[in-house]
Amino acid sequence: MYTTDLRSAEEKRKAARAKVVEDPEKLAEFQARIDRDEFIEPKDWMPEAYRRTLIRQISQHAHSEIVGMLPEGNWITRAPTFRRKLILLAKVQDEAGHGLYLYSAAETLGVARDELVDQLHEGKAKYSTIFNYPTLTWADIGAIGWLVDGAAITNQIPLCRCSYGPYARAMQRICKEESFHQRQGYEAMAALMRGSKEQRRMAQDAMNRWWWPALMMFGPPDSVSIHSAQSMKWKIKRYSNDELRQRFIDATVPQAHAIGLEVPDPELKFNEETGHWETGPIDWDEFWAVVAGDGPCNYDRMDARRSAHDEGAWVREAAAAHAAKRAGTRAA
Ligand code: BYC
Repeated sequence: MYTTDLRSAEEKRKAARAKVVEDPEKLAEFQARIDRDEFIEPKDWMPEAYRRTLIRQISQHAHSEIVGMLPEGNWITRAPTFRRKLILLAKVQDEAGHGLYLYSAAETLGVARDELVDQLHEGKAKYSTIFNYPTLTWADIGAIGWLVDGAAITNQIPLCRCSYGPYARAMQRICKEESFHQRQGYEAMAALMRGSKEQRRMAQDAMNRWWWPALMMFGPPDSVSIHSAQSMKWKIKRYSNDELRQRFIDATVPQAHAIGLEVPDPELKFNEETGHWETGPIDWDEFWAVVAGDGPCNYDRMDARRSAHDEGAWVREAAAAHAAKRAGTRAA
């Protein structure tokens, strides 16, 4: 079905691109369009490296949304009230939708969704490190909404102005939903901080475990980020990893203090001269270990995704049979 069509279209595009990709005039024209802040659309000419960078980033982003449903889904049956359960159900469903918009955006670059999903299941594709940490208590759900979605929005708002049209448009819708996610998470944390001593302890414990992994979501420091310079030249990324991380820290530290949470960083201080909060060192060894597959939940997350995919095979087969039947009816 769509897979076969896309793959053959992709082959044609590859052949066409092979002739023009090194053409300096085309490259200069392309960069001039980017510099004029024009959107690049799927049928426009683009350098092969631009296309590959987008497929890499958009597919990693899509996988993150899909794997990201697992830590929160873990608490749907145990939400403390019916209202919280409704909110959590809606949020997890939103994440599935984000994954689907993003896979669709990636497909406009001539790659099939099946191929991307296979890469994830074969362990060849990355997804955000943050989702390899466990959700041990209900407070972790508040912390994810507040910190993880908060970090995600900080990173994603500039992506609404990304140079590739389909990605930018997907991000606009996603950011509206993420904004609700962040607020409900902060409200859940604030409610716990107004509660019993045990609830406050639970909220602080969640803060202690999620703070540093949330800072790692922005990617490695600029000094070692291999893709940032080129991605910024192409306006895929508008700000560097460190700039966005700092923006998140500056917004989030006062929010923590406002509800009585401590930031788990003895070196945290406000620099009066720069107007920024400064943190202690981030444990980049931990980050790279989680990227390499050694996080607390990497194995469980992939196992859960593969099982879900296998168990859902009958749904894909039924959908394909239904689509073939409809196509047959239309043709008759
Ligand atoms: N985790 O050169 P760099 C969500 C990799 S989901 C794992 O700086 P780049 C949500 C990077 O891929 C949020 N790997 O790369 C869902 C690269 O490796 P490769 C997801 C990471 O691309 C459910 C290498 O490190 N958001 O919102 O310029 C519930 C060098 O990095 C990570 C997105 O995906 C990481 N954290 O910048 C709640 C946003 N960081 O590919 C919430 C879109 C880096 O060479 N993505 N790596 O093998 C981006 O903005 C950029 O891709 C990044 C990295 C800032 C993440």
